[in-house]
Amino acid sequence: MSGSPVLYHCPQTRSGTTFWMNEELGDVCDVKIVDFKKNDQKNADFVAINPMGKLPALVHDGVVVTEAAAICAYLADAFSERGLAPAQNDAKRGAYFRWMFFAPSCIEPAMIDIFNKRRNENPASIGYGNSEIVIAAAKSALENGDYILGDTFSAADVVFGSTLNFAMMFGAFEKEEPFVSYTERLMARPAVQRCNEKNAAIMKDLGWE
Ligand SMILES: N[C@@H](CCC(=O)N[C@@H](CS)C(=O)NCC(=O)O)C(=O)O
Repeated sequence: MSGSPVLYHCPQTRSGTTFWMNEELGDVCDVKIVDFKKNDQKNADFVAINPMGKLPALVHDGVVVTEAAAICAYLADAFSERGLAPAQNDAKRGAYFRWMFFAPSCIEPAMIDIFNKRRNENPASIGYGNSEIVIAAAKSALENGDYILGDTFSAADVVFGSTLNFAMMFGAFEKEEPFVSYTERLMARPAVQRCNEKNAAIMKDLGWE
């Protein structure tokens, strides 16, 4: 891999997770803005990259990666020297992938159920069970320390933490412990502060204010 990855991003969308990941890595991506309010994610050029017509997307030396969690996992490995993924032979890789993929597979659909005031009456037949089961499991992920991997921040926290933060910000999940302390710790990170400043500047450039 030689060139810089191109990250397609728009503020106030799920691409914020990957924008944060890029910042944690030291701004390694060439960020291209897709104006969500103009529906530019449905332009033919972008749909050729992501047939879903959804953000985020990443292109790296001709390789396309979509899905925020996959992009974060990919970038963490592509820039492994930055230390945001446990090494291939490290047993911590289990918890790392487990909770990174728990976010889109379980937290996201549980959050949507709560928004839609819907409850799965037969949780055994559904991959994520129901929102109560998801919330209890998500709390167990934070039992070992300040981060998913205990005392080490990783890309799993970027994905799990931003999904959890979104769920609480929009009132799907209660603001309760250990979620509040965990997300406050993450949102105080310098990389998140830089993203907030950059996103504010992007929105100004897009004329969103
Ligand atoms: N499963 C995708 C979801 C991406 C997604 O839903 N993106 C929304 C923004 S938050 C989007 O681009 N929606 C635009 C549209 O569908 O037109 C991921 O995790 O990356």
